[in-house]
Amino acid sequence: MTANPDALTQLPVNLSGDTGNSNKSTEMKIPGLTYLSALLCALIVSACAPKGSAPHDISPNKIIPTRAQVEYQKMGMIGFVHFTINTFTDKEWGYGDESPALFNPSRLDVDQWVETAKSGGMKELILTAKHHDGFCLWPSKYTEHSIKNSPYKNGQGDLVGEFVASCRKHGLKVGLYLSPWDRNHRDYGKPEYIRYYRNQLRELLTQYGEINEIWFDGANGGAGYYGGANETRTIDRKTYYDWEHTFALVKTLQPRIMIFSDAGPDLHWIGNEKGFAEENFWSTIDADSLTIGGAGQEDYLNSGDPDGKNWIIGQCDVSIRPGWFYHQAEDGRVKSPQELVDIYYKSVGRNAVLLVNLPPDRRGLIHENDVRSLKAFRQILDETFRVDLLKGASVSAGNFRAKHQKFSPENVLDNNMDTYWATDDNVFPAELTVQLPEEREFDRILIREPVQYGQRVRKFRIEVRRGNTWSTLYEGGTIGFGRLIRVRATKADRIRLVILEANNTVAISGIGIFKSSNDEGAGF
Ligand code: FUL
Repeated sequence: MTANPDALTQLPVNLSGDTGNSNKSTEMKIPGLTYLSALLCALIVSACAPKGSAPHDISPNKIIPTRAQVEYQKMGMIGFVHFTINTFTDKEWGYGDESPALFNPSRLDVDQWVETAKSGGMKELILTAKHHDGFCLWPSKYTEHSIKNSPYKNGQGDLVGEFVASCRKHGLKVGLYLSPWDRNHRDYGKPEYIRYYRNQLRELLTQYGEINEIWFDGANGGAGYYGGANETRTIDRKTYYDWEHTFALVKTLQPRIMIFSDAGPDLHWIGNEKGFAEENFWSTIDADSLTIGGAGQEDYLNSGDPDGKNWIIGQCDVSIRPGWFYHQAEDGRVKSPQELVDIYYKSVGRNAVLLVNLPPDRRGLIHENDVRSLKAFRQILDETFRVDLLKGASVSAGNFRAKHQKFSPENVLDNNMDTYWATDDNVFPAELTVQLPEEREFDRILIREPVQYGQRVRKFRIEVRRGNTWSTLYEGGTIGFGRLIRVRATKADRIRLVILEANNTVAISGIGIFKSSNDEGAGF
């Protein structure tokens, strides 16, 4: 295993070798999907599990990720940029009647956003192209409520264009947020608005080259300006947006894009805005049971579902400040590096992806306090994961599949998701023992499953040996793409992973142990 924290999310996985388009390809279901399913399935990137033709190969689960989802999960941590007229009115949700003249950043520097995100370890950045107030950061031809009527660059600016260019220049992927709820638009609530919304999507997804993610927010508060009507408009969350056609349009315009919403199809909301997944988190869930913007499904989203029929990655969104938009009054309330580290363990460390919001201020810059905290957070992770203390260890297992080298226990040490230890079918408990060259002290453990075959482990235990005495150090449930475990500082010369329950044959692709940076604080 590597020392770099990026390695936690960026294993140099070679998915091209024995992997390929699988005939077990999973259909990513969208709620209410009907006749468009054929078109969508053709467009959705094919699943990535190996063909399983070689003798003794483990059989993939019925529900597996697409190749694109595996690649997405490897990013680990991505960023959000909430910036619009709210930044200048000190609001979180603009009413929709704000004058575009208010949008007037004095020193806007998109490169500073992207460089900050990159230095924090983010691999993708998502911009609020339009938030609930309806103000557009690009000169949409379908509305006057945009940057073209603001003082920014004398109305000649296009912040979406600048943002995309800067992300590309710095090697970051690009995501866009286009709020379905629009408190400015006169037609909101009527069928005409859906045409408007799709026209805007068309602009965003055709004018800026490849867009890697589109973020569909489920929020809808009802009241708004609505072209001067100043009233409350309610919509039927299940039917109004006709998501199946919107998703089909998105995938037609950008076949490789990842779609985020409360219900997937590629990525789903984690059910809170704190950045935490439940400790035992499944990447499988039933999309049919979910409604975009629906209430009462938060706990289900937070845990996933071991019996779920769709593979949808959990994405944990959280702001570095209390609010999503910049407010001067919150300059002293930026999350500390230690808080961010805690969030990292509870998201990336629980088989999900972390999305941290960095809101630019009225200058158009990410505030110094936010930059400082994010950099210190990254330093702590770098320090903690710099040295994998399993270096020089040897590994043995009570059983490995068909006694074939391909499934040998040593595979857990090579930092490659394509090589893994696997047992014969139905071997429980399955035990793997790591023997260290000498007694070593650690307090962080990383375990990975080769999720291209599906998520399997339901229950495991970690045991350690000191002197001649074995003891249980930790008992857990799920593992998934990556599980980071925090334990008290522990000295041991042997470590044993015991898989007690799984929904299929046991396969583990990675294990690592680390000693946390002193700057992490008491931690958890
Ligand atoms: C929520 C929105 O209402 C917030 O303003 C923010 O954009 C957050 C990411 O999603 O639903």
